[in-house]
Amino acid sequence: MILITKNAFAAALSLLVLVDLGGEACKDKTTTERTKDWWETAQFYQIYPRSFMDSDGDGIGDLNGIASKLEYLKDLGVTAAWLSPIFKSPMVDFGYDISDFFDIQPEYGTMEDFRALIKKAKELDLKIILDFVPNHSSDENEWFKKSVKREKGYEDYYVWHDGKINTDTGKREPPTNWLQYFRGSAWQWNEERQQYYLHQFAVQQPDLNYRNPDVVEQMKRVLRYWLNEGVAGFRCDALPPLFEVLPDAEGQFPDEQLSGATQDAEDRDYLTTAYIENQPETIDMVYQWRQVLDDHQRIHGGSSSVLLIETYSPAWFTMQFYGNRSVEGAHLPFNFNLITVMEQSPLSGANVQKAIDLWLNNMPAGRTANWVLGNHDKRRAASRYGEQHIDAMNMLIMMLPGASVTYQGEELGMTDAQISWVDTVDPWACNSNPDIYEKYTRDPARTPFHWTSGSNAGFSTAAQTWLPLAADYVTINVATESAAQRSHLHIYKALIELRKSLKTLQNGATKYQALIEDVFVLKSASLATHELNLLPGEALVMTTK
Ligand SMILES: *[C@@H]1O[C@H](CO)[C@@H](O)[C@H](O)[C@H]1NC(C)=O
Ligand SMILES: CC(=O)N[C@H]1CO[C@H](CO)[C@@H](O)[C@@H]1O
Ligand SMILES: [Ca+2]
Ligand SMILES: [Ca+2]
Repeated sequence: MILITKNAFAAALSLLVLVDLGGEACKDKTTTERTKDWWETAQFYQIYPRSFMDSDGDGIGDLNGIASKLEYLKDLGVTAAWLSPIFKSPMVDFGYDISDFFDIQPEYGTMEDFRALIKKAKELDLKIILDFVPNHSSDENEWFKKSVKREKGYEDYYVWHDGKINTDTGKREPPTNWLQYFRGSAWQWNEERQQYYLHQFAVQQPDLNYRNPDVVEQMKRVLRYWLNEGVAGFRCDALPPLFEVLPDAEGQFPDEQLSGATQDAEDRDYLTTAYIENQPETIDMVYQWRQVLDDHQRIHGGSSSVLLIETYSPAWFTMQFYGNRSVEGAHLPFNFNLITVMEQSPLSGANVQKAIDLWLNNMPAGRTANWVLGNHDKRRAASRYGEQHIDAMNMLIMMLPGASVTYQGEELGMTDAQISWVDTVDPWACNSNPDIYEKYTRDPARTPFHWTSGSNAGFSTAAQTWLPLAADYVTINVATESAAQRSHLHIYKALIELRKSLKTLQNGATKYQALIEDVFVLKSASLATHELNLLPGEALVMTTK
């Protein structure tokens, strides 16, 4: 039995009380005992480099800023930091539009800075994971420029198409009705090449053509390059749109159907995505990347490097990323159920159970679960779940079996910033208009991290930061929460400490149940008696019955 009591958790009790239910009422998901690899019990921490720490006062976070704060991560107790893209980019999509996969964005630093970061992380026994953005490059990438010119070897690097001639008007039209994520057609006419190219994201993010073996090999080179620089793996971005359906014998692609989900004809949800998402070839490509990682380890030794997969897909598709009976896949396809279930329905014991069941009941045997509360695409966790629930949600991801993933600021309970239309920079929002941009904007969750209650929250000495700060930084920040008697930060750290000190928690609470509407119960097997001092005068008491 685990019993978490007392005022330290007063805020958390509304959702999560851990008590012994006794008996067989709880669900049992027993995992077999064996030595676990580092990533199986890891706490991953997502850094959004642009907003973590600015070392040179230009209002933009950078690598030296991250390096200067690695002790903070060490002190938090996290295992590995995943950095959102740090590669050369015109920053149309803030780094997810890469113009050189083998170089560092100058405003973030240099290759030397990157090496210094890796070195310092190793000294602190922290792992660094990079973002791998395979679906597209920037239109400023050399590959795209060469492809536009039909340079030898690059002709088919991207998905090019002549389009169709409308028989009524005689005018040329895009090959299909496909829509991009950021509103509007997924096809863009290129004057120079006199063809359309596919872009499932912004116009400046042309889709790479994975039906071209040269592209497949090139992207494997990207993986090997950064593995050689000492990274501990990759978080792979946006997998659903990697492959599109094969064209027919005439080279034509099929149109998508009306989905009925919205009347807004520019919104991606207006049409189905049967031909442009979740294709079987995508699964196999991830298996191939896993092979690249495993080969690297076999040749160079060292600890395993990991593949984390970003995919908002139904379970039947997502679970295949883990691998099949004969082939290994991703170590951890991200589990977004705690985000997506609660987007459809309110936070409650029953819905938390639904989200957990949806993963654990579909996960193939012998695989490792993981729990994600947020990222830079979603409203901040404390704003979505309610500020009073952030401790409970952090407890949940730390106590469930498997790995946890924290987006920077979730440990502080950071909330969304209010960003006006004038200050809006997210391309998704900018492609809309002042009346509807708040539905699309991802800026509120991307504002600078709160280090102190001082100027610019201690993030930067600049007069202006690249995005404005959230107003609540005066109370919600590292310095204030560290000094406070009780804070989200203290609880977060205590949870990680607890996990590290208790074997049984590394395996995760294996029994869980929604008790009543607002109470969700987790039970961990065979727990010894422990008393852990969270704060002077407050204790987290754990006993066995
Ligand atoms: C596993 O995946 C590989 C690679 O995609 C495929 O060739 C193989 O048929 C699959 N095996 C099973 C048992 O599904
Ligand atoms: C959470 C995340 O990484 N989201 C990214 C997914 O990919 C698109 C395109 O690369 C980005 O715009 C998102 O920010
Ligand atoms: Ca800077
Ligand atoms: Ca694609």
